[in-house]
Amino acid sequence: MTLLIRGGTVVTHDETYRADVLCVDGQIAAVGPDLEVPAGAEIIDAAGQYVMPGGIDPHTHMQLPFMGTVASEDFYTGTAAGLAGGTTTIIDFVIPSPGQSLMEAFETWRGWADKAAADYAFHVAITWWDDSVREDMGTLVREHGVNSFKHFMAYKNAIMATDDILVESFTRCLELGAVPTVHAENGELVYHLQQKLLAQGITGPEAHPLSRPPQVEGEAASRAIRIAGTLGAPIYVVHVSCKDSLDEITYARQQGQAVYGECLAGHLVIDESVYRNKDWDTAAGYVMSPPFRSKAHQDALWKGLQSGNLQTTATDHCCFCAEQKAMGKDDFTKIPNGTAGIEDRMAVLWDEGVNSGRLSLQEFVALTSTNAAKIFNLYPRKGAVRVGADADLVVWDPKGTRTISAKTHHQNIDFNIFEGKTVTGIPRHTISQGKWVWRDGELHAERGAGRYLERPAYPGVYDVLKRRAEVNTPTAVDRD
Ligand code: DUC
Ligand code: ZN
Ligand code: ZN
Repeated sequence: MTLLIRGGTVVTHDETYRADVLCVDGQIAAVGPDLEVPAGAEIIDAAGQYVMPGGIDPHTHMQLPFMGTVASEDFYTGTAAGLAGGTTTIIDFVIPSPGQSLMEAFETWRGWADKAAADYAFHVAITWWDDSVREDMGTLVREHGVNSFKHFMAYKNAIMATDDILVESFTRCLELGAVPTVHAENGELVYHLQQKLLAQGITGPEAHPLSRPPQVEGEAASRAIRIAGTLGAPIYVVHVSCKDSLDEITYARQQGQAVYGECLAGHLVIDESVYRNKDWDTAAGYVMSPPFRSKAHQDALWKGLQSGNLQTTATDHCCFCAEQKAMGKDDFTKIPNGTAGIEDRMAVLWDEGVNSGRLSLQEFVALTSTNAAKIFNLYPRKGAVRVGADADLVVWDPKGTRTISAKTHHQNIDFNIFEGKTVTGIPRHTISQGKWVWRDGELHAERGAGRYLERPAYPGVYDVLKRRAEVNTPTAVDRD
């Protein structure tokens, strides 16, 4: 199949220039001015628009079994909604139950993901520890292209990884050349605060942020970063929501530590007042962890993106409908944690980031695609506009507008955390594996078209560690 994107402005993480882009059989075959139109080619007119790498959402949870229910968005509906929003790759999470074999869980998630409409990869969570977990991590890295492992420092009595597990697993990641990642919240403190609030009779969604204040996140981020630093491992902190954890990342990076941080579109623009909405269903619709924070924290996150201390944006896309959220009607700790966003991430980041002058075009591309590809070893197959890369592209109309609503979105959920927000700057066309899957408001997602992406260990972020180790290794003279 041949597709020519004509007359647009190509934007990558480091360049902006006028060029046509030719896609042949799923890959980018040529990039340059005034390319000839091959016989039989489909043509997209991109005049006045930007041609960018398709988005990579490095943090999603499609059809996740969680808190007594299952996320309503499956791998087909979720990746299709992503395509409508310009996102062409996701990295989802295999989350074994404590005691469950990692390989068994991995095969289960692989089966579920068969119906994906866009390419996908997996992080695998470490929720317990013994020798078989250690072995399976090796098998996943060496034979299945998994190069990142997730650790939930919260969710006590469920999937929480305690310090002993972090030490074992980070050590193993270092041996294997994989990247440890953490959900940084102190699970003991969250549990303590939840029980205290319930005992005081505070049972509604307004208690959710009170049980997970910024200190709880800052403490866990500090602990995880210092454990990784002591072991010499890199570390990636998912959904950084507040200044407290950002400060820990920034400080460690200033010391030369290989620390990376991700931030969610929602945390950049939604504040904690949503939990005080008088309508229970609306307030519960925003329940996710870590919770939305005050405007001061949002400002800090924008500065984190601008300064390079945060490198990626994601969504933690994890959908629960009103009926599911109602499981926590009498007890906020039972409200399934999760919100949607895969369809809106790029438009929200463009509208609030690029239009406001907070981010340049190149920074937008880096933050929505290229940096995630580099950190998780998908680059330059993904995250690039260059010959030989996968033809995963978004044609972005900077003047197009859309009012976000659950009534019109493609996500399989009856709620949208950005409801009513009008964005300027929208994906006009999305190309996935060289196919024109989003055509000016029409979705042509194909069930099962998505491919599993192998992500080899090393070099990725380990290149940074290797170079620093070389520079910092004392010479014989130093030792004298
Ligand atoms: N946070 C959520 O809100 N949902 C899924 C898992 C998580 O860490
Ligand atoms: Zn999380
Ligand atoms: Zn998550």
